[in-house]
Amino acid sequence: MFIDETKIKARAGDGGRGCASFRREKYEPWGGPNGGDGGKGGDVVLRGDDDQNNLIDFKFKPHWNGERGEHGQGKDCNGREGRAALLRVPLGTIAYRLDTGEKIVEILEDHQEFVLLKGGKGGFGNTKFKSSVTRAPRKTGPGEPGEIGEFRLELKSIADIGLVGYPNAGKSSLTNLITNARPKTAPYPFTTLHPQIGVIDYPDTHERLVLADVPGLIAGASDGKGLGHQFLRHIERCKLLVLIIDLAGTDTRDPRDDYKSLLKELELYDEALLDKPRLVVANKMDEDSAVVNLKKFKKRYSKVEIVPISCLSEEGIPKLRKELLKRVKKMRAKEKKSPRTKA
Ligand SMILES: Nc1nc2c(ncn2[C@@H]2O[C@H](COP(=O)(O)OP(=O)(O)OP(=O)(O)O)[C@@H](O)[C@H]2O)c(=O)[nH]1
Ligand SMILES: [Mg+2]
Repeated sequence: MFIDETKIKARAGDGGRGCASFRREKYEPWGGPNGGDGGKGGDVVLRGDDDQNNLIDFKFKPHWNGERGEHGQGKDCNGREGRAALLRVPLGTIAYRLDTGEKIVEILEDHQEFVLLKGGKGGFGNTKFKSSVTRAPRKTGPGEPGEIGEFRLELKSIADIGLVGYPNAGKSSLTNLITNARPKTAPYPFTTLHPQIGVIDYPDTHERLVLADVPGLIAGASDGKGLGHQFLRHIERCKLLVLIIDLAGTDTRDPRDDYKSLLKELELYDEALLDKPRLVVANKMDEDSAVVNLKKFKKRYSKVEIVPISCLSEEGIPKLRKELLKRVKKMRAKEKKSPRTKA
């Protein structure tokens, strides 16, 4: 199961109580107060974890509590701090407050930590209430309660490249060919039911690109057709969109219409997606019909840049790999100059 949106209820630990105690020894019968402070309650912390790829852990365990701080003890022993509740979330997770919808944080890096809820402070032991007037205080502080909150977690995958196309266009075949991910491929629509993230390796230069294979998009997805728009959030952060088109027209559609409706669906989801750089990849060029269709396609869309490939014969694949790296690097350089502000 792939979960990219879920709710959680969390509570940080309460602080421990301070202790009232007095030093009593054989030759020191009035040794004064020595009650320790209570320990701080455990926080609720989000931590980015590269090994996680969806929010399923939180679907099945929606309640998270930080540990209570230990109470203070005699002999000036402070209580131990409560252990934090550590929520390991995939990179690209966004936390929103459930009541107000306010965005609190985005976790984008491995090991990045954010305290979602603070544990309560421990109460003072009676030692802290000692003064020249009150030399044997019995007063202690109660521990503060930990913060409580409900949140919505949403995952927007972090990938350099978002691969979109009709079902059966060959998205998963391409992902299998150029990345380390192994999504299933089959000649029926909607073989891939949730996004697959894969890494394209360039061993010569030790460079890597992350690619997201997003389930098939069809005309009418905005009205909930097919898998609808539900997975397009995973391409919102991509630097480059790759529109892969079945040029052989295997499913008896005209590739030129496929291109048009893909753009339309992207626009209906979020117009900003059309501002992203994109590359059109013409797949299944091993088929005769594809050669004819490519000519027609080029005629109608003379200004659109197209990279013809075949996942079957692997024709055009090395060129595509190079092209992807070149374009993403350009975008990375551009982003460095003007860092992204929008999620
Ligand atoms: N002839 C030919 N067939 C291909 C090529 N690439 C993919 N196919 C076939 O097209 C069918 C669909 O491929 P997939 O990679 O599963 O397509 P997809 O876009 O991931 O499809 P969904 O997951 O259903 O959205 C499979 O039967 C592949 O073998 C190609 O270059 N040439
Ligand atoms: Mg697929």
